[in-house]
Amino acid sequence: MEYLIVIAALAAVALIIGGIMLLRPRLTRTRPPVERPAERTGGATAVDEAEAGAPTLERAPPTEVPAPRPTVEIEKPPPGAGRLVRLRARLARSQNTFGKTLLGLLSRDTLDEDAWEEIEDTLITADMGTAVARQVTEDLRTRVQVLGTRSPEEVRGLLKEELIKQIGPDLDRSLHTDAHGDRPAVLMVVGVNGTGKTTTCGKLGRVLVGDGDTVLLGAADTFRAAAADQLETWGARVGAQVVRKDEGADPASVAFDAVKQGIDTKVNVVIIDTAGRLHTKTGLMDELGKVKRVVEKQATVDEVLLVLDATTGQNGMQQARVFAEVVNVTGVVLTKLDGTAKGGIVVQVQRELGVPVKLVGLGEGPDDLAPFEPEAFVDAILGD
Ligand SMILES: Nc1nc2c(ncn2[C@@H]2O[C@H](COP(=O)(O)OP(=O)(O)OP(=O)(O)O)[C@@H](O)[C@H]2O)c(=O)[nH]1
Ligand SMILES: [Mg+2]
Repeated sequence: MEYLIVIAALAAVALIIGGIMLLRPRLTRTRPPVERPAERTGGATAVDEAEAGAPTLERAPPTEVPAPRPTVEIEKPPPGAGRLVRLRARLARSQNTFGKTLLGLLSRDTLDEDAWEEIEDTLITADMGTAVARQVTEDLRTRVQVLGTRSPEEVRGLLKEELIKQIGPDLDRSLHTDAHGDRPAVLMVVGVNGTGKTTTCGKLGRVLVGDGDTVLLGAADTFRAAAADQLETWGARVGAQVVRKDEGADPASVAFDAVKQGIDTKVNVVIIDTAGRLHTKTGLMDELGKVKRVVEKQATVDEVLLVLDATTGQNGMQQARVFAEVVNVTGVVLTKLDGTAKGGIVVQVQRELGVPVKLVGLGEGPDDLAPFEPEAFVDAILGD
């Protein structure tokens, strides 16, 4: 009897243990899911897949953790107005000899034939061109004779008037950068290689941003990838978009995309940098003409700015003429005026090309580009 009770008790214990074993998996499954980091960010990680027993070879590449972006400080450049006055020291440094020599000669006690010849030579040395130099000398001579006395102030005043007259105070030097409704103004920058085109695009973008415009830069110089990189650096500093393509791409297609993106993103001004190293006039004509035509499918070309290096003198003029023949230049940008005493080139360039100097480059700094103002220019040349 006792045996029977023990067997029954053992059977009961076995039943209870068996029941518990059967129930356990069910209890485990109903546990609430534990949230894992990968689930929070919404993607399976390599660790998840390894846990799930995925074969190593089929494992997806680890999700790339984006490197923290370097914070580019967007600069706020100064406006264009008054820049030439602010940068006059640059001009004064390089042009000083020209102005000082002229003032010294004109202040001599006796102005004989030799003195007038020297005055004419000084003007020619400053790249004013022989015809203009003769004209200025003759005009001054007549006025000095009429005046009789010559105080330093009077001499300075006469010379200043004469130089401003030659530079042309009434020429329209404004940059046409007003958008046309929902279409941006488009500026093309052309010129021989090395004159400062890309630098000018970057600096001009800054002037416009400083004046409150929104700007897009188009890298249509596709000869070198470095040219587009250069433009990108300029753009990034002022938060301007840059449209570029691979090296060797069709410049016209870059220009087209730049204008399209300019329209889509509603910028005010699109500036297009072009290549300068074309060896034949036909090649140049074809390329610049095509860039212009393509832009005109979507917008108007408001300015074609010819960039000229002031230090290259007659050589530069020769090349400039070729550009003026193939595109309708609307304004000249005279760069590197900080590195030459030949300020007279302003007069010569305008005469030869029949186009006003609209901007001048006065150094390699980002804000060393100024709208050209004849009076401030002459003041800087003559000193106080
Ligand atoms: N001193 C001085 N240097 C300048 C000025 N403008 C441009 N430069 C320098 O001239 C050099 C050539 O300038 P870029 O803008 O690369 O000339 P680019 O016409 O675009 O040249 P390519 O693309 O090779 O045809 C650079 O070293 C500029 O810093 C200026 O006004 N003054
Ligand atoms: Mg360039």
